[in-house]
Order: sequence, then structure tokens, then C-alpha cells
Amino acid sequence: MAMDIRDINSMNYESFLDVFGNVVEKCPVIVAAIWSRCPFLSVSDMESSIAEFIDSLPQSGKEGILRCHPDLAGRDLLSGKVTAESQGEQRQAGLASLSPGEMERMKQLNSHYKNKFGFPFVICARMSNKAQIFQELSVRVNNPPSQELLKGIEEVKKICHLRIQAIVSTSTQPTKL
Ligand code: 2AL
Repeated sequence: MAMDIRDINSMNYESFLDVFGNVVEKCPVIVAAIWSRCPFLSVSDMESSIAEFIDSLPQSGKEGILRCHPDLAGRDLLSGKVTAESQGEQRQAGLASLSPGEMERMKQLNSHYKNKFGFPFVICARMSNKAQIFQELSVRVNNPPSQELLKGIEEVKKICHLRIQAIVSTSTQPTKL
């Protein structure tokens, strides 16, 4: 059964963190912070609270969020060390089955990007396919750092939106007596 905003608003912070803790990759502190804004008017109001919280962070905080994301098709994906959410997203975009040549190219582009910006390339993998991701990475690496920071954060919000949608649409709620 789907979860609605009343179910969400009735959660204590431990449950809220258990359920939504990874909607921003490896950044449960964001979700822990926005629990204070309960009750939310709607799921999209909750998403807006997350977005506002992220936007209110200084540049170093935004960079920190990006740094919590694994490299696409990186070593951690291959060794099964990424979060379940990230693994599903990267698999769906075809990044778990790159050819050796594609792996090498991805590695080079990722490291070029990280050397230039000091944070990893982040894109909402579920909204792209392999070819688009290569294309975006090749283009975005030429952007100025301030633009790329904002672009990366916009992608984090898209990832967050899809993760929340997946949770609220598939979650089974305990039967209320
Ligand atoms: C990711 C990730 O983990 N999921 C996704 O959609 N994109 N990482 C990344 N570096 O873009």
C-alpha cells in the first residue's frame, strides 16, 4: 500500500530516518534536519524542505553533498560497495555492464572532472542512458566550477525526488489498529 503524507507526518525521527535516510546519497543528516519541519503539507512539500535546506548550505556544504556520491561505474560499483539505491540507478542506466573500453573512458572522464572541480560528476542516472551520460560528462567537464556546482546539486534533487517517489509508492504501512 502506498504511503501518504499523514503516515509520514506521524513518524518519529528514528522511523523517518530509517525510511528516508538515503534519499540524498549518504547524507542522512539532511533528512534528520528537515524532520523538524514536520508536519509537511504533502510529499512535494517535504521535497521542497529538502531542496531549501540544501540551497541554504554554504558552497562547502554543497560540495560535501556531491562528494558523498560514488563515481559512476567506479570501483565501488564493481565491488558492490555502493548503496542499494545507487546500484539500482547505475544498473538501470547500463553502467554496471560497460565494455572494458567504455570503463576506461569513464574512468578518465571521471578523474579529469574530479581533478578540475574537487567533487565527482553527479547526474540523475535514472533520467539518462549510458550514451547521454557519456555525452553530458564530456560537455559538463568544460563548464566553470560555479555552474557545475549548481548543476550537480540540481541533479541531486532529481535523484532525491525519484528515491522519495519509489519509497512512497511501494511502501507497506503497518496495519493501524
Ligand atoms: C549517482 C548515483 O549514485 N545515482 C545517480 O543517479 N547518480 N552518482 C553520480 N555520481 O552521479
